[in-house]
Amino acid sequence: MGLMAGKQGLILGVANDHSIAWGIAQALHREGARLGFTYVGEALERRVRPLAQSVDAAMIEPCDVQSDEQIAALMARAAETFGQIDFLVHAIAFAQKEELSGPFLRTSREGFLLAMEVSAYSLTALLKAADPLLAPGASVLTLSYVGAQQVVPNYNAMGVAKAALEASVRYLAADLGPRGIRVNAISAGPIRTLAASGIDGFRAMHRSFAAQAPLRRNVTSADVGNTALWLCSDLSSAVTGEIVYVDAGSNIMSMNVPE
Ligand code: NAD
Ligand code: 0WE
Repeated sequence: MGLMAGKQGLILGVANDHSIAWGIAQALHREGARLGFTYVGEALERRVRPLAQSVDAAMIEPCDVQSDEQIAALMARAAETFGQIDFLVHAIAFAQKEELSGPFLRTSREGFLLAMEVSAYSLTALLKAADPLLAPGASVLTLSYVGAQQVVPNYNAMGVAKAALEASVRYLAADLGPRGIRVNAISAGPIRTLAASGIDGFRAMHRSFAAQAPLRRNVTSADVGNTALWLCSDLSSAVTGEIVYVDAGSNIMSMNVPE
């Protein structure tokens, strides 16, 4: 019997087969979970639909997290399809490209607020709407990055948004804990996804990451998927409000050693 047998839930943030959310979906599917997916816009729908169908998705719905109406419609569909949900995976972030280079000091008001809305507030907005659907013992998971905790050049407004996201994980864990509902984040090392492909210097960062990390390698979406499986399953039954690093040990290091 799979670790996720009899469990069902939503995965938000699959854009293509490189997405971290897709690595998570594959791990949960492998262990017997029933999955629902969301997408933003028709272009991504054409990519997400075949992927979702390959894991026998129970539902595939649009959901732009900037829209309360779309969030409400998603949860209405999830209530019809699933009744209750045992997990929700949030793998969504966005900042305008111009906010992801140069000094943080130059961040615009609109750029800051957009990054905060899509990358941090959306977790709370989704859980507020999903509240009546969350089964006792449900698990909620989001994705963060070390730039929430320490300065990563150019991560800028995204770093501040991830700091807010990590704090949100703790407040939501405190609110939902009395119902046995857990809320955690995985802080992943750099992975070549659509979101990473738009970043100047990502290749070099990826290469030096592997050279400096204790495990001397990069992280894959499958690595993240397996830790997500642990956090979404009952194996992690007393773990909540945590930020779990899936980063080949990178975050324990201080000064870089010469390559
Ligand atoms: P990705 O581009 O595959 O996924 C990002 C997703 O966010 C996409 O599916 C996109 O549709 C969705 N999204 C953007 N704006 C949205 C909106 N308004 N409403 C709904 N969805 C929206 O990239 P990814 O790297 O898999 O990113 C997933 C998560 O992992 C993000 O939170 C990202 O910050 C985090 N993360 C990524 C890395 C990395 O190096 N790739 C490392 C650590 C954490
Ligand atoms: O969270 C992320 C990326 C999030 C992201 C990426 C983009 C690129 C395209 C958010 N918004 C956008 N907007 C776009 O227009 N990561 C953890 C990957 C990442 O992004 C960086 C990194 C790393 C690592 C940006 C600067 C420096 C390092």
